[in-house]
Amino acid sequence: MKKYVWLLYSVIAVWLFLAQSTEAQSKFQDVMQQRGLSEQDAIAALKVYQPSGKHDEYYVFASGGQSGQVLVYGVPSMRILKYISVFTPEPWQGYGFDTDSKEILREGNIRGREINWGDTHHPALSETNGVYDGQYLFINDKANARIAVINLKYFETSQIVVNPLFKSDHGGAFVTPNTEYILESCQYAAPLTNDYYPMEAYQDTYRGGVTFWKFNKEKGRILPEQSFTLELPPYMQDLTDAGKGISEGWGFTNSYNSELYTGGIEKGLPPFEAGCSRNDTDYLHVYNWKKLAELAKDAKNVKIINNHKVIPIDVAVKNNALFLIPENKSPHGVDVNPDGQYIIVSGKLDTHASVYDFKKILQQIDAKEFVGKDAYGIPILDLKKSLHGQLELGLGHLHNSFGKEDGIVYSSLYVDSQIVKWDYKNLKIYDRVNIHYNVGHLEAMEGKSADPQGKYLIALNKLAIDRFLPVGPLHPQNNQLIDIGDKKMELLYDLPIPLGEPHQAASIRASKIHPEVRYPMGTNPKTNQPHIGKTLAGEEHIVRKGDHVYVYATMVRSHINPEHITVNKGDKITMYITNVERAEDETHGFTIDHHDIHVSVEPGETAQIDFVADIEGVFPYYCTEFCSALHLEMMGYFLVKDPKKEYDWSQKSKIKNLSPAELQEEYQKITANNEATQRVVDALFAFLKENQASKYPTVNNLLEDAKDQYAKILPEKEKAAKAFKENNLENAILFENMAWQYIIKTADSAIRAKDLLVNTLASPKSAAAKRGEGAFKEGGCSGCHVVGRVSSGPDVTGVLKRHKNAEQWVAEYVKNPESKFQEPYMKKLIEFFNLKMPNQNMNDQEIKDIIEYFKWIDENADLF
Ligand code: K7E
Ligand code: CUA
Repeated sequence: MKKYVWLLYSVIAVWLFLAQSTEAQSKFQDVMQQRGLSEQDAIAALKVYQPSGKHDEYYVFASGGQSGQVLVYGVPSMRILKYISVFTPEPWQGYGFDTDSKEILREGNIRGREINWGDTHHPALSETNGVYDGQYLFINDKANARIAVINLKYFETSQIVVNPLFKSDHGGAFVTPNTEYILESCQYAAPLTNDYYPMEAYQDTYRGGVTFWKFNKEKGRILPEQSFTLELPPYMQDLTDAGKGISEGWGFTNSYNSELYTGGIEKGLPPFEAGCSRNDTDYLHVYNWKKLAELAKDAKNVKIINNHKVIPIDVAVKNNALFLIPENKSPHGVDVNPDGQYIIVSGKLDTHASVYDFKKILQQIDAKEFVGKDAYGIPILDLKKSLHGQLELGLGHLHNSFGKEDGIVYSSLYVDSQIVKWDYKNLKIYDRVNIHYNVGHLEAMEGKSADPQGKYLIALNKLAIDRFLPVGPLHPQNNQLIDIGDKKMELLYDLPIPLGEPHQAASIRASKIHPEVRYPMGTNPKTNQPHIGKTLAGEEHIVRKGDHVYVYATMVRSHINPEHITVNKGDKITMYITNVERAEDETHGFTIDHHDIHVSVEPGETAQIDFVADIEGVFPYYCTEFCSALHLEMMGYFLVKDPKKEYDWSQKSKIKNLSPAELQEEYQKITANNEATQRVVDALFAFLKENQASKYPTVNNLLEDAKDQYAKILPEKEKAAKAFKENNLENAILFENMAWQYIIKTADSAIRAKDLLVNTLASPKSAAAKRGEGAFKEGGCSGCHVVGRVSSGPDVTGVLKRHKNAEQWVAEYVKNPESKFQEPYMKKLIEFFNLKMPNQNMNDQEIKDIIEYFKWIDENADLF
């Protein structure tokens, strides 16, 4: 008999489950149909979709091309997270608008000239043992031969260095396996000095090279004094990669003008494109950077050009540190595989990919087995003897990114608009996928490190054509996400980028990146040191030294201190602004109207602005981030008067003031209100303390913020009491009002802390209870019912204990409230709250879920 009942239960359960899943399925199908999605589309959508609040698995740092920035987005969702301004001003972040970031931008001046744009190409992440360590990002500016350092603790640019020799670079930034050096190779050959030489002098006086920028990881800075350059022939060096594993200590740079062609289309000569691709082969440069670094330490091995050490070609050759290997004509990417044995050179104009074997290269070097020398005396190795093999991939092979499995690499075909998956050890093609259109770089997750992750791949495409809504002749760029987790590659998603042409992207597991959420109080984020203008709450002041006015200001929800700054026309102004918030994401912005000033001040940051007060008038200043309900009140006045002028002004307006009795009444009202609110706050603190909130880091952050705000209440109350004693009721009210602001801000953070803590401590919610909570909140129930408290409706805690057959009762009541209004208990409630619960039209499933949610509440009743 028992068995029979059990079976019946099971049948019902399965039937219910099926009924539910078919309901969901038909909804799913409806949406697909309405939106015209195929099954494949729907699967792709499921693979990329991130529910609100859920974080991505990978960070991608893509170059922002001509915007001079770096773009940060998440994978697989492809949601854009940030633009890091690098070589170009960016007003939101105040980059290039405040004094400190201007200093960084101006490090990038060239021969005294301000350069305000950059052409970013290749981002590179810092490495430890060839594996990404998540500390720094480097990127080059091809147009002006510059390298920038971005500190990933803050996602801010912290340094720019200008190459003292090159006019343009392409093969940067590439790092050595422990980030000892950042490699930057020249692109267009030119004299290394700043002098003029005619084109006829190309072979003799124009040069290329590779610069090795010494990086200090502790300081997070490039050290130019310890950096050096290897001089190279004017072969138009292109891309570069550093060796790792067995090739650690070596570097590889290809080139595309072994012809030494110099163009001259306007003189009737064949153009560059014809002259530079005449020979069948160009040169892969192979050099030993460890040896070169040793050589650079001795003054007799280097010549100094523009204050920078240069190792001449002949010195490198004499010391067995520089070699050439022929490569198929005009190649593009050069990529070292994860263990460092193989070097893949992309064919570009040739349909073949060439796989070089470092062991074979080293054997020839060790045996001094060369096939000849080039015109500059550099020994040349035999192409065939250096190759592991070649494989025909297709047209326009540009770049490579390695997969997780041994021997797997993904390559981009620019002309064929394809990604090819192949095996560089066994020289076999596995798969191809079409992309849209004309792909340049590609990035499989961590695909250039010694520890590739596979899973997803980004195709950074040059053209978008018909992929998006048209926006005029200039189309967005298109980054496409491809699933490479299975045998067959599958295109998942398009991310349009309305910014600049992204060349390369570098990706990293999110678990490796640990950004700060605030600065230590008073930090200059550009140096990560305490700022000379650090100002704490209570230290705000204005000082004048001659015609230079220094303002020490603070910003905190919701005021700027000081609120009046009066200066003379012609004064020099230095303003230090410290955001004294400790709360996460409480950024304030600052501007003074008509002065081309904007700063973004993150919690704990001190920002500096310098300008001349050169126009007379009254200029409001204000906070530019909507930081609190009183954000619009976060303002002040910058007043500039002409000391030579007389200003005529007298009070004419008459505004009625409050009577003493009215003031008294207002004062009492606000103090009573403050006391009541403060009691709520105290209860919140007691709860947080009792439940050891400080043990949980995220809860504790909020608690700290609440305490911060709380500490500001008493001083305001004291000021109010003093004003009251002095019979200045007007000010007493204002100070009480200020105290109220802080009480509310305290409550705001403390309530969020409590909510978070309750969710942390409570027993986990079942799926049904979770759905129920959603239905409760979205269905409008929470408008009247607050958990743990009587508000405009009764507390729902314990509702399942208040009635007989409570679950059924609650279900019937929610379904049809009116059916219960006549019950005596309900009559009383309706009378008490002066409110009848409306019918929220919940369906049976929602009601069931809500009851599960109520059960969860009762289980955790002591937490509310
Ligand atoms: Cu091929 Cu500048 Cu790396 Cu563009 S480069 S694609
Ligand atoms: Cu601070 Cu708005």
